[in-house]
Amino acid sequence: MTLDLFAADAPPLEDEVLDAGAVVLRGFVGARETALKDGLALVTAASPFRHLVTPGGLRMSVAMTNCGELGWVSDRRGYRYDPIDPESGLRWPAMPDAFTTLARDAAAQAGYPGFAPDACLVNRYAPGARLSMHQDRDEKDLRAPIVSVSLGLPAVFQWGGDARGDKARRVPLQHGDVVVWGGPSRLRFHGVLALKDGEHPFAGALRINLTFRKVRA
Ligand code: MD3
Ligand code: FE
Repeated sequence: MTLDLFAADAPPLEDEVLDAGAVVLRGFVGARETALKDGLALVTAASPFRHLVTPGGLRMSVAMTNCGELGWVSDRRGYRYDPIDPESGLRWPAMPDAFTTLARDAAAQAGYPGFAPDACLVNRYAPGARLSMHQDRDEKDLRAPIVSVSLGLPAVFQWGGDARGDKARRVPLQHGDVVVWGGPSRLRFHGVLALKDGEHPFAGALRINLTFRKVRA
């Protein structure tokens, strides 16, 4: 017997608790993927993907853009959240409604009702691109969770501890998975291993990750 995960009568995928305050909602995107794709096209038309340069002068392998009131930028002056896209000189494009709603619904399902993100960082991985272990701690409101949406090619997420050197677990993330990180997990070190080659109907040979944040307290 084969198990058809897309059949109408397939059992729902179970939420997986990663750690205190962190949960993986497998396949949470579901039928919302079309609306996300449309939103992504609008955002990247206004603020195209670019490779940030770290304060140390290194070009990141992951390409990024943003939508919402604030965007994550980095240059020789450092890292910061900024309301202006430095490439266009204009505000970042608005967060599409389908983005805001998905983030709010996923956070609520994970036990964080009322999540209202003011920043959405969009990361684009081509084969070989990776994100080394880091913490996200430049947001003023650390009580709010972060919601992360994986689209396109699968990746292996690294889930570390409270110190950089702590041993990391590997968590495979597929198209449509949503992870919510809050509470005691909010400041954990994490990263993404180098993307493997592949092809996916949503994004071709790419992985796209949306991370929703509440930056302003
Ligand atoms: C856990 N992005 O943009 S999202 C990032 O897949 C980032 O592109 C990864 O890490 C990606 O900063 C992973 C997951 C994520 C984001 C923020 C977190 C996990 C987190 C903050 C605290 C703990
Ligand atoms: Fe991060």
